[in-house]
Amino acid sequence: MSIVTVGAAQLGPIARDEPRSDVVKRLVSHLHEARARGCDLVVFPELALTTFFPRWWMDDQAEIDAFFEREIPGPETQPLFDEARRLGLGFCLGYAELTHEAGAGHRYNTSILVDQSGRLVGKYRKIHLPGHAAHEPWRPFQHLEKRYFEVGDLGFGVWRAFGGLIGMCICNDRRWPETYRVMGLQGVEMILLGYNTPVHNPPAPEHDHLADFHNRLVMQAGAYQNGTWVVAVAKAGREEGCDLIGQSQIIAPSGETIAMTSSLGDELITARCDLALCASFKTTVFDFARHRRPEHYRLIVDRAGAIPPPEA
Ligand code: ING
Repeated sequence: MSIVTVGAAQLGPIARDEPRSDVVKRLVSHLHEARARGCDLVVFPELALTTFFPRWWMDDQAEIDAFFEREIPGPETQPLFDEARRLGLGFCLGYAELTHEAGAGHRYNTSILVDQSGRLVGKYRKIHLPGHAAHEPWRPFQHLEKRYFEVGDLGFGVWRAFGGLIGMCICNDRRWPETYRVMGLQGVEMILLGYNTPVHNPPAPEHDHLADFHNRLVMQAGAYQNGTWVVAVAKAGREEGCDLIGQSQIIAPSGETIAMTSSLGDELITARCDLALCASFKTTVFDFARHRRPEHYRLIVDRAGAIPPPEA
């Protein structure tokens, strides 16, 4: 059976000093509502355990690392894993990962996929890190993902789970067509993603009024052009004085948004997603084998190369 009943578990603001145990209670509350609505899988936002801490400049490593998980599950997150398994729910969770590999500490903006038996199916580490690495006091708030995280080293994976091919990405990744296409080339049928997106983008305030439109645009295009479902979940609302967009949504392979949140708080939306719908696009308009011509794309780049570069 190719139906996945999925829940997009939007979160409202998480305060900087909100204990993880309180946040986990909010996540567990989503699990109970999702179970009541017959979900198989629940998707949580990016960095779902803490406030979006890259909005502040910090130079005390202990203060920074307090926002990271050294193990997942750890003591404070174990209740989430236990309750999900008890309820027979899989979930996708975004968090800040601090890991020791090859004798050194590494920090990533990470998401994991856990199946209904509690097994860790897959892990993704955010590749497109937006913002800046240096302190930029001119900004009303910082966006220091390039300071606090390394670029993800796991690529864009696709895993067989929940009766189909499931992929993950995180926030800014959703703005880049390559993200969807790399998973599309692996046959992905459902992409799970979380985001923390400020309404105001300090380098380009003239885009602010288009924040919700751009959010829909990039994900609807990615879904349609790769014949995949997209489940997109916001951390929303005014979080520590910074307004974050909401409009969590579930998008069909047609590119149609079939469910969307209407608040900026904790809100669950659900949908019965038939993965078989992907084939209607993957075997016709986006049949890559029949219609896509990567061998010719280089030719176009060469021809473009013949045009003199713009004046430096
Ligand atoms: N947040 C934002 C995002 O890509 C951003 C950063 C906002 C980029 C607005 C461009 C415009 O949705 C994260 N966390 O990537």
